[in-house]
Amino acid sequence: MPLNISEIRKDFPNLKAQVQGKPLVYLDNAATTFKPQAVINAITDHYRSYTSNVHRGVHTLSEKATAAFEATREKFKNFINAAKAHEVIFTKGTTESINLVAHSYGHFLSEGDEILISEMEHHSNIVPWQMLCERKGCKLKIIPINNQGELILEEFDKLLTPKVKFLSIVYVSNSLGTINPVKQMIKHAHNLNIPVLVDGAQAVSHLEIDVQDLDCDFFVCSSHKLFGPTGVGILYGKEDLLNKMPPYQGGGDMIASVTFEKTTYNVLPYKFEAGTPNVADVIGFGAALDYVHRIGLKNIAAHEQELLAYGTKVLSVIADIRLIGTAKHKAPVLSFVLPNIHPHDIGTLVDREGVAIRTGHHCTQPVMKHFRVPATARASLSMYNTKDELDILVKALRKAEAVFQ
Ligand code: C6P
Repeated sequence: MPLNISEIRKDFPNLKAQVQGKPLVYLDNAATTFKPQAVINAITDHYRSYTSNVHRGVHTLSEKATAAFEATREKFKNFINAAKAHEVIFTKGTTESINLVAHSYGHFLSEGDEILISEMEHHSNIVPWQMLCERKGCKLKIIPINNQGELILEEFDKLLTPKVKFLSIVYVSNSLGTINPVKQMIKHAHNLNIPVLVDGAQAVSHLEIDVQDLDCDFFVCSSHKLFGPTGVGILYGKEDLLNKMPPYQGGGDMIASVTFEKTTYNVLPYKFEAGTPNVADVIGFGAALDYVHRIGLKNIAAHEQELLAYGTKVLSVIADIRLIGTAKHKAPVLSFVLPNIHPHDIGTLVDREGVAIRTGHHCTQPVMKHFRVPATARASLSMYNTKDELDILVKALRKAEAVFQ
């Protein structure tokens, strides 16, 4: 069903903002998405009428907060089609989720074991594994990419040997937009009993996710890239693996019993949720999941693919523009460079026209190195963007070019 974009736009108060005296054109959705009013209401409602800690009190407010908090877990379980709600663990973001797995699952890795990632990973899916390699003497192996920004799958097959004890791979690249064939890769890895983590930070707002169909062992993402608040992330893990893994942090809520001689740990998911969680924002994330469910990810994806095709066409008309990331299967991310203008200058100049894009290395320095650029300008699109906004971007880019002529 085609989306009614003008109705959807009314749900996002931030879209009404003016920037530099111009109506805002927000094209930085891969960094974070705007939040619908329903999410803002859910957070304020919690703070205004039932502020309370969770899992601790028997008083009415605490029970209400606990029910709303746990309802988000159930909604997210359904969102990714996990088998069980206790396979869903709340963290503070994708970054923390990956660190949790690298730290906790890393316990089972030994000197000489190999960890496989790719050249297009976000730093969050590189550095925690490097730290693990330093601790344990493991080796980091890299799946290379081609000049379209796609994984070279023949190289993946060659790298996938019995020495590999973990594969951690991004589903959708934040700087290139590439959608990776993760289901096929997981199948290959599982033939050698290699567990797989999928970094879904950029996938969740563009693709329907079914973790049972993918058969991934871990799936991680952030609420704030899915129209929810910052400070909430998810780690999905298969129950048997999570049960085997040691806790990441110690503290309240993650214990069954504590004496000075010995502590025993709580059951899933609490074993991995030490301390007071981000109650209000988890509840807000629940409202975001309801919102996305109502609009439908299939409808969102269809609109975004139309925008991506249009954006690619109108940007390509600019002489000498170089699109970075031209994979066959792409999410709505348009990374580019222009000759003679540094991406940071592009960002500053289009901002004067009210257009918000991200410029820099996008926390993917190896990708910049591959394409021999210091940085790119990146327009990343979402369900509420329009073709008119892409036209405004192109106009703003032409103006920016004129400054440097
Ligand atoms: N990418 C971007 O502008 P956090 O910061 O923990 O919510 O997400 C980290 C992360 C991990 N993997 C991928 C693929 C990502 O895109 C991100 C975040 C943002 O592209 C901020 S750097």
